[in-house]
Amino acid sequence: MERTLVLIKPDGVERKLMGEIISIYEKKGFEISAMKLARPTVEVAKEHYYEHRNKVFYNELVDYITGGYVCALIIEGENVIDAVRKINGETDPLKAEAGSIRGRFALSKAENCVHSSDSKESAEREIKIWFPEMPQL
Ligand code: FUP
Repeated sequence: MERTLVLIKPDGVERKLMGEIISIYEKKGFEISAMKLARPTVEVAKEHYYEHRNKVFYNELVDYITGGYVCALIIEGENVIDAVRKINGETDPLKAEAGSIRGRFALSKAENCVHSSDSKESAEREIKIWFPEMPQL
């Protein structure tokens, strides 16, 4: 079964959107197989955003994600990686479809409520970062 890593980011948690966002994935029929609330350390944040380390927004991104609690989820189901990215919508909330999570709730490219893995390789890498206690596939 395919699995993905989702983060409800600090803006989503602070705005009390956690329940509503989780409910969207559940109602689509996906299985939530692990969930935790955590205040990410700088190490975890840097590891998570490693591929963006040379971007101009990298430091801001690390500051933002370590600035509050995030809700990390492992979600399972058929084609869950692509399906959840579609449900989340594009990075830029102005481009995100109006019915997507980002289209509905996101405030900016940086504070865009959710993250989800973009490939099987990223999913496994990210699950290891956020759920080191979980068995690897
Ligand atoms: P996504 O896969 O949609 O989460 O987005 P990206 O991997 O392209 O970007 C990773 C994170 O960088 C996003 F969550 C938001 C942030 N970002 C910015 O802050 N500014 C930008 O111009 C682009 C991305």
